[in-house]
Amino acid sequence: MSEGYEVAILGATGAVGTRLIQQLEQSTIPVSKIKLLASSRSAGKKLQFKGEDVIVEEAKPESFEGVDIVLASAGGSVSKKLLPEAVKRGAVCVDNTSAFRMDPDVPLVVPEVNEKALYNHHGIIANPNCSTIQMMVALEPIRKVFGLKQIIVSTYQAASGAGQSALNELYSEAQDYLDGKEMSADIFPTKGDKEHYPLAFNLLPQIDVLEDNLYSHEEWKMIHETKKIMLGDMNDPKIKVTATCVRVPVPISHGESIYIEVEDKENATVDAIRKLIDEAPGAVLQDDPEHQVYPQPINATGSRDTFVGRIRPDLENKGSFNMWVVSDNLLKGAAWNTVQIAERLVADDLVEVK
Ligand code: NAP
Ligand code: 3JM
Repeated sequence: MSEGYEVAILGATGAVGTRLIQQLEQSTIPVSKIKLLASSRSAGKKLQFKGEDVIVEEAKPESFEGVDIVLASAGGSVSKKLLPEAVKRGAVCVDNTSAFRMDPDVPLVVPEVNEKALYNHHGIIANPNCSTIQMMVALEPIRKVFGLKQIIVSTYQAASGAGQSALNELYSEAQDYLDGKEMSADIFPTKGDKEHYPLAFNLLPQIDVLEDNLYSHEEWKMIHETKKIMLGDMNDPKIKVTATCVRVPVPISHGESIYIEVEDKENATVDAIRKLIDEAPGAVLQDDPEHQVYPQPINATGSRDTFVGRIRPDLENKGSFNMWVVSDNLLKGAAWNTVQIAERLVADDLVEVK
């Protein structure tokens, strides 16, 4: 019997990676050895795991020798290059990037919804996009009881979703604006694109690249990831999904305005939906209009939960509802969902210890 698992965190110095370290420290996974991996820029940097100094190493294929579990969050191209190398060496990888999410051989998992899909893994499990995850936590309890015909979502996504340097850009723009200086933008709306615009005191209706189909890639991800998680097929027409993704000048925690049409229009009521959310794992009902209680990013930040409020009926379409959902995009949207998946893999004996 092994004393624990050797775990590697790929992208350990990033906005998600630093949270992966914290969430792993707080998890039930027994860790016998930790490896913190990043680019050559960070090699030699000192980070801590459970109070002990750990030196960051440059990620290379050989870094995964002897590793049992990889928690990856260093961008899609890094995952595409390195995760097959880790699998070749016998590791199970939970990947935060979009690199493998649509691969039919890769489970795309939100444990509250489709934990069973983990049993079909072939070495890589994909963590969904942050915006998809919190929507799944809020809607799965409703889907299970009343069914879903349609989802229309508009997101209000925090700056940290674009990485640590993007969050720093928001702060420096805000400072420049308050100092009466011109704001300079190098990252938003998305790093690799031609044009850049300030996010501070602004709203940007572009997250990831704009595609020929007129949707942003983030919107495309929300649509197809929802279908794969809830229905098992990224193109299943059973639930109609459409999305508008907007970056807002909030540091951490995404908000989502979600409109749903249920199948069981006779029995679905606001009270019944409130009760389902109140009892759902990972969800917290914050819905008390009389006392102005509703989810807000400043309150959600730092929590693993997804907060749901402002639940109200569409007054002209029976069986349709609006709601407001907020969650920490770096925790449930990324690091916590990843570590939660790893906890389930360990609990269900789906990781082989070397
Ligand atoms: P970030 O703050 O920019 O951090 C990027 C991390 O990747 C850093 O540790 C960086 O190391 C490392 N890295 C960059 N290039 C590398 C390379 N060639 N080899 C090894 N490591 C490399 O970004 P983030 O917000 O943490 O996000 C990281 C990735 O996670 C994103 O690109 C995205 O794919 C994914 N993500 C997923 C979600 C989700 O919803 N599931 C949310 C946010 C992000 P250095 O410090 O050495 O540069
Ligand atoms: C969230 O590879 C990259 O450039 C990362 C882009 C990115 C992604 C992604 O596509 O993996 C940034 C922020 C995500 C995500 O979770 O989909």
